[in-house]
Amino acid sequence: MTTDATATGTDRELDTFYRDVDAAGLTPLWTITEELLTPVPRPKAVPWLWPARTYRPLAERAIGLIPIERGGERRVLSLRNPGLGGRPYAAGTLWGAVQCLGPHETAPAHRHTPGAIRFVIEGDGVFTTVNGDACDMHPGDLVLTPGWAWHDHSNPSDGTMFWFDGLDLPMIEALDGVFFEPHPDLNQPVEGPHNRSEAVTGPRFADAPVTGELDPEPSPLLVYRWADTAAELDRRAEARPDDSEVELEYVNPRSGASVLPTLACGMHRVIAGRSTAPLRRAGNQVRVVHRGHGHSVIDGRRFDWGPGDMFVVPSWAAAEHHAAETADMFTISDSPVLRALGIYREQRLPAPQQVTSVFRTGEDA
Ligand code: GTQ
Ligand code: FE2
Repeated sequence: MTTDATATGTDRELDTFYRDVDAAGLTPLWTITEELLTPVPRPKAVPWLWPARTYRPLAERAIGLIPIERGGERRVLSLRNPGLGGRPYAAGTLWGAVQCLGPHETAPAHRHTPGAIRFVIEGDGVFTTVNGDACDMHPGDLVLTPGWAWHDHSNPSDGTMFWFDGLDLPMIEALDGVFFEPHPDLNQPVEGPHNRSEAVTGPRFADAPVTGELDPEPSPLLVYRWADTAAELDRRAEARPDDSEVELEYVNPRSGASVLPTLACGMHRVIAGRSTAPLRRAGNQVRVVHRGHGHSVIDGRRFDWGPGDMFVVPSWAAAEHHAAETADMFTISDSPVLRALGIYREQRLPAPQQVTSVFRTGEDA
């Protein structure tokens, strides 16, 4: 325990004092100030990457080995950040995972206070039913399952599907606000035709990041189609031919706010041969490479990536992204929460980072 050189009293009195304080269930702030009140965020999560070539064969093996039944609920492999002491979270505030469903399987209906988004990686034929509205899923689509909405996943097809799950679970857990309820039936009834929420009108995309007020209501639109996202990215890239990156945020068409109150979803396109400006952002980010190859430099370490790879940019890490081949990266972040609380910040770095190491999977953090 730290003792203060300027303290009065004998060493023995001090030792006794610290022992008594500790026994009383108290901790003196002066011994821990620097670790608590850091000049900038010091997330425990570290920059990390999960390559598709590693998780995909494991997800496939899980289809053969692990049935999904009530209780197990989901065939999901969570991204476990090695900085978080074994907790199954991608970052301190974000759950990231790969979920898969084999032919003619169904993942039972349930609801929970944590909100979720799905970004489809590969395959066709699954629909996620959200409060009675069956949302068909295709590669590159974003599907929302807002907090406390009933949801189940069904695969009536002969194919296998893989998608990315992003949830605010660690955030809701930190707030001690996790509630969960299984649906009385295996699947909830589908009401009317599929994809009813797509009738919602209004802009689906906005300039990233959305800086307006937080909407406590989630988006009534539950599916954002890849074709619309791609067309919007193309429009933006044509309008700004000199930019190295174009980005958009998926928004609630009613309010223009982030898709869920706790999670922002975006798509970043980095043009072939170009690099983004090095930037630090408050808040955690998980990225899923939809297409293209390249690398990111995160806190001086180089992470090479390609389609299906998933990686984490922890809060306040310096990050820049370079595309060898034009790349589209799906992104989730907790930024709506930081913005709503007035603690969001970002900082542009004056120069590209020096690369001091190269990330290889299987190595220790
Ligand atoms: O699909 O409902 O990755 O409830 C974690 C928790 C997926 C889901 C996850 C979940 C789900
Ligand atoms: Fe769920």
